[in-house]
Amino acid sequence: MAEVEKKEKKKEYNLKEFTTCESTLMMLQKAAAEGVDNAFFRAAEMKPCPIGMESACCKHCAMGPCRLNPKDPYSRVGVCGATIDTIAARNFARMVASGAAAHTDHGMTMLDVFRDVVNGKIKDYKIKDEVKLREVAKSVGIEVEGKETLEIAKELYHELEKTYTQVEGEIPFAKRVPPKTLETWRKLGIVPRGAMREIMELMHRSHMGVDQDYRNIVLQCSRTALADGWGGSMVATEISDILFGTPKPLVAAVNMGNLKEDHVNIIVHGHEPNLFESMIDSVNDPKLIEKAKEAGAKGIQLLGMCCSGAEALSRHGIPHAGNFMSTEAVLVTGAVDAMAVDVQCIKQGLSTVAKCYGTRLFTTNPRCKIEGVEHIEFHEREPRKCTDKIVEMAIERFKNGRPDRIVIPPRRDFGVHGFSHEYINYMLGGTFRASYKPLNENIINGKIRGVAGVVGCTNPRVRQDWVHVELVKELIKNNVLVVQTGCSQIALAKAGLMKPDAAVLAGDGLAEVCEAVGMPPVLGLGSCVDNSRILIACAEMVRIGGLGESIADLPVAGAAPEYMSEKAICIGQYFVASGVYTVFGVTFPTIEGTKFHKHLFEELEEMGLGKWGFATDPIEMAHKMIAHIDKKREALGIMGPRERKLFDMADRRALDVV
Ligand code: NFS
Ligand code: SF4
Repeated sequence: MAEVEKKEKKKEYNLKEFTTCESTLMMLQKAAAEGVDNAFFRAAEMKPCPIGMESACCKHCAMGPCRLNPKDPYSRVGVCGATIDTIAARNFARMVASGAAAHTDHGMTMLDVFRDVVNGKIKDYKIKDEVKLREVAKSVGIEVEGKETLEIAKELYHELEKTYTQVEGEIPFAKRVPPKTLETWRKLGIVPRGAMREIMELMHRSHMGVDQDYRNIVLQCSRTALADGWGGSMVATEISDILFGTPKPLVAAVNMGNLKEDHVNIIVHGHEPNLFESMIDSVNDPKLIEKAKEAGAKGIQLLGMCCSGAEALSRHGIPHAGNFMSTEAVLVTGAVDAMAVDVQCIKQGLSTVAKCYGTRLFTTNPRCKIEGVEHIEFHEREPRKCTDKIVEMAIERFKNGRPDRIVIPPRRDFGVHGFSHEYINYMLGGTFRASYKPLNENIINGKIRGVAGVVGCTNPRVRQDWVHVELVKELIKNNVLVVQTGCSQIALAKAGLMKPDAAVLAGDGLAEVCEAVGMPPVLGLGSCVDNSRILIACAEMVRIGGLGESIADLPVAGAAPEYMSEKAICIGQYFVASGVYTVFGVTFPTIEGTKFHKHLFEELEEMGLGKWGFATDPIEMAHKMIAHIDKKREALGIMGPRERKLFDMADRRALDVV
């Protein structure tokens, strides 16, 4: 093992409290025995800052930093006089701005690639899904009849560019928003113009001495977040589908057991699909496979992690090694020959763990370099230059750099992945009458109580995967159909809930529908930018009719029970602004009882939008969502004969015993 800085751990940890993922647990045991530091151990050593946790500090200027304590008369406001509501709202705004920037910059890269493909400057990718190209073009008002593919593509490029650069008017995908929802946005002045403008304005307004009315700040938070959900993220999803294919359900495996000791193992971890798509070509190149064999390997095994992994899983059935909190753990196997990362959710700690096991770690995107980590830049115009080189380095490590002991956790969990809005349409209605009508009908007749989106990260402050899995189980048991993305989807895939036979865990009504259609009760839609698929599904449910006129009328709810990222906050805000009740776990960056908190958790709903919720217990979280779904059902007059069962303390206690 290479000589690297190792930290003596201070306490004996109960590792089982860190994760419910068997493979990650095995690797944490190995890491503990070998003295290898990782985010779980660091989180146990370093308690979160209590002031920061409540978002009660401000460092927006050099008169501070100011720490507020609403109970202490001398620190009720900052030096400039900013109140707790202003400070928490500004901090929240900065999170939304950063999250929106991440997704929209990712979408922008996809658009750059699309432009180069259309102009013929990129030859390695092409338009794979022409049907989707035409559908997307039509949805933004482009006339497609009698036009060539390339002509439509050019027009679509110019139209979608406005998502970013437009300085007045409404972003193109606002045309997909149900009219009543759009009317509410217009009334509030929160229809996004262009993402760059909204993010810039939000950064400006959260500067010292600018916007000091939390309600006004939150309006711009909504506008910016909507520029992500119905803008940058939606562009990322749609262009990725056009270039790399719209996912269709396929059976694929997740978990670390997909590593193969006798193969060269390569992991791609990050967010933009381009790197991954080219890596797929590289690992299938006969010349490189031959090289691997010459080095003594049986072949090359490619795996994904985090969101680009979720996309490759959905589109191509490439195995997925694990979610965010497993990225360091997987290196502890010693079996990973190379890990290539691009942007977002890349822990700097990977660098140390990789050194411990001789794994070759590479950054590839000019936006994300890590001190001490080798950078091989990925250029979409010559993508194979980078990915072939990484494969060669991986082969080299397989031959000369493997540690004495390799331990691969044995679990592989199979499930169905790759649902998309288009496929759900087809699955429910069949080829000739593809429609959401059967979904709406089953919601109206009460077999399906409602739909919940369960998404987002894993976080070492809570037991990995546990909240996701228990929450989803409770939801489907109560006949709520669950749609998923990102790290949450991988948690449920590991728990085996992405299979049609998981319908046995669903309530009678939902199980009946799942059996009739042949679908699992939990549908995986891909990466975090693919949350835009959930927005489109909501818009379609409204359009089909019978469930109200706006997204806020639908019996739906969302949750990110183990979130950690600023992107998650932005996603939460665009769901809330779109009309969805959205519950977060772990911690929420506000102080209960403040005006700002009340605004997010109550007043936004009174304004015709959705609202925020918070719970750390998965069962409580599920029942908050179910109560909201029932409230919407009642308002729609479709509560029906189903007996309303409130979750009482007796139930709660019964569950605690288990
Ligand atoms: Ni989403 Fe994807 Fe995972 Fe969280 Fe990170 S990988 S974009 S942010 S941690 S779900
Ligand atoms: Fe303190 Fe106000 Fe400066 Fe923030 S902006 S650091 S609250 S003085």
